Amino acid sequence: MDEETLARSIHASVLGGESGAARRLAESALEAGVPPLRIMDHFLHGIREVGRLWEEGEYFLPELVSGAESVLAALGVLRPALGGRKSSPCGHVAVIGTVAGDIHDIGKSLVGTLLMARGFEVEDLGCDVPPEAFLSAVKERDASVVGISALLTTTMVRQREVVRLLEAAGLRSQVKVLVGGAPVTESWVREIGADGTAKDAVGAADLAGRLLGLA
Ligand code: B1M
Repeated sequence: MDEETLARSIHASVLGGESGAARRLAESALEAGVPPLRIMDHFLHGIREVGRLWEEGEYFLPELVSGAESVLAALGVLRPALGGRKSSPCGHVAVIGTVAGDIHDIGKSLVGTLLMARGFEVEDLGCDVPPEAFLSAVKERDASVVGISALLTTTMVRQREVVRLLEAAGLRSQVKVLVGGAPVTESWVREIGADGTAKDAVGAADLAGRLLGLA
């Protein structure tokens, strides 16, 4: 299968919410030697198209859910190839999660995978995570990085709550705070006193490494 056909098939699997097909396409693309990040990009293109169709009223919530499930199924296949089980740890723990009230999973999971590929041990708290759970995990895991995702303009305020809790607990200086998700901007980072943001998962993992002075 050439890459144009592959891309078209991947889009169709996401638009049709076909997790089995998505998984099989990810497997055969890997076998054909397509770089895993490029395969993932085709899936992300598909889910953005689902979002556009939803915005235009052509798709409804079930299509949004099944489209996301097919991308997550593909991510499960691609994770080892993306380096998500890297055996050369950098010695740092990163705690990640999506804020309370927000169940968008894909971007946060991708950030987690790329942090693992960068050598971090990753504690993924999942979605809909209350601010106090970020704080407890940072304490318990002695984390060097906390990565807080938010996809909704209504939930990004929760990122500020996590920063405030870390400050109140006297932990702010020992942990780098990364925030991200589509609505997050550099001015938001400054406003809430976080350490940085990145537009994508590769950028987030690089930034985490740079903030800790890792090679
Ligand atoms: Co929803 N949703 N959704 N959704 N959804 C968006 C985000 C939206 C933009 C769609 C739209 O209107 N076009 C819109 C938000 C509008 C806004 O607030 N400005 C929206 C809405 C409104 C909603 C609901 C309110 C809809 C409703 O019920 N009426 C509802 C809210 C539910 C809730 O959370 N409480 C809702 C529900 C859902 C589903 C559950 C159905 C599903 C998610 C399922 C799942 O994840 N398991 C879903 C989906 C799939 C989307 C879209 C289509 C795709 C999101 C996605 O996965 N993108 C999305 C539209 C879109 O994105 N175009 C949309 C791919 C992913 C790789 O990108 O998450 O941006 P992203 O992550 C990127 C970067 O942002 C960055 O790196 C990632 C990888 O490159 N990044 C970080 C992310 N986290 C980072 C952290 C970092 C650094 C970088 O450091 C820590």
